[in-house]
Amino acid sequence: MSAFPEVTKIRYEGPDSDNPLAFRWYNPDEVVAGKTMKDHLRFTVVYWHTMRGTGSDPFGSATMLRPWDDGTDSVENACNRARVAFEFFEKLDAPFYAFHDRDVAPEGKTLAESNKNLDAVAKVLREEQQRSGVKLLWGTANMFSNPRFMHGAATTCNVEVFAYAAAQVKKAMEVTHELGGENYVFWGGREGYQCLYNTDMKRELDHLGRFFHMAVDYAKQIGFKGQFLIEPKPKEPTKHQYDSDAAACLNFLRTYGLTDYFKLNIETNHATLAGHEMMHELEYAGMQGALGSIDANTGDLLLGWDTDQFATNYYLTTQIMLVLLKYGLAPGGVNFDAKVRRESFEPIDLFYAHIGSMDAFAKGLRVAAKMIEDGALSKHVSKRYSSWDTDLGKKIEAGHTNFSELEKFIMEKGEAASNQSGRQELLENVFNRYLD
Ligand code: XLS
Ligand code: NI
Ligand code: NI
Repeated sequence: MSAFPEVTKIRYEGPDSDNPLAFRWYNPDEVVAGKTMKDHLRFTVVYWHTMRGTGSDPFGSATMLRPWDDGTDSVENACNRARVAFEFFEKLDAPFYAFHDRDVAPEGKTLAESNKNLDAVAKVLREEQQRSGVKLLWGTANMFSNPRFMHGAATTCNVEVFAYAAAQVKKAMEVTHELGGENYVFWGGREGYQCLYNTDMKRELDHLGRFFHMAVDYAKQIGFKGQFLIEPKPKEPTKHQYDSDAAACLNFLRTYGLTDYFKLNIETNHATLAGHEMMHELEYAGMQGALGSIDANTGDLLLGWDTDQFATNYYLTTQIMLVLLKYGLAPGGVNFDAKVRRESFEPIDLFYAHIGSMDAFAKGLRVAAKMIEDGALSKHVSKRYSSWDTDLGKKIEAGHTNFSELEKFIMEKGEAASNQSGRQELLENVFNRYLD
């Protein structure tokens, strides 16, 4: 039985289409900048919002209508929901999905029972993957919802909770591996602290380093070749999240000798909450070879928490695609860590939300590819730094000079050459012109 009887497979109809159940910009097999749009974008649907989002908020209970859900926490309901999920992925033409262990299967009374539940649902996931060809972009372990993780998971003060977390990640890695997951994500849910009066920060970070090394060792042991990713996020839920932004993550990875094994999964609204633009976070990770994947969403500057909205703004998607085209994305993907508003409670709203954001990223890809091809921004950047292409610039960049020599140079000249305009406003206009 179909869960979405009124929807057939979503197809590309072009920019003039007014069919709300068609793509206007996303044409999966069309080649842009040397690759199909499908291969550039690697669109991914998340299980936690799309299949498990209820619409509840701190002020009110669930609003979502999900006729296929029987409202129980049974394994049978979870298996049935998994089949519905694949009907959704297929009709949307999304090539990938991502999940937390506890989204797909109910948590049991013991870890053994939880693992058994997970195995039962993973069996259905595997069958559905084989039937549909939809693949797993990444798996992860939810180590923030259960009260046992109140002090953190790998950074907890309770050594037995650390052991539990290790066991949970071990299982989540095994399932991700069995399902052919191309990455494995760590978002440090409660890895952080509220108050230094009761916290040994150094010890907690040392434990986090140990935890990740054990994950690397275990991946080798089971032959898991997927990319490990850390997802930076500030503020939520703890005041001082250890992985607050790309810079904090990379400093941590470098300190603990983990840079060879981890890249970053950059999320738009996490960048915003950290006081950065998404483009900044992407470029900061990319320039260090650490751009792994993105959680594609957006926030609301008037709200200020992680609202996980679907991104529909072409400026934003074009900015993102400019950086992704520069560094590449695979084996990562454009992962819609986004949810429909609680007022958008009908199943069909899940389609409208994903179609709109897929189109916005596809449009961003098209515009960014053209801008790169024309050198629309890059030729201005090269010109801006052209003084560094002189003998003096080359000498400094190669490390072949020193303070005394540079002092002598300037003393002889008396003053540095005059500056050129940065032309920011001109380039903002150029950007707009490409969006016409
Ligand atoms: C929370 C995070 C989370 C991760 C996966 O803010 O975005 O959803 O992506 O644990
Ligand atoms: Ni996320
Ligand atoms: Ni988030």
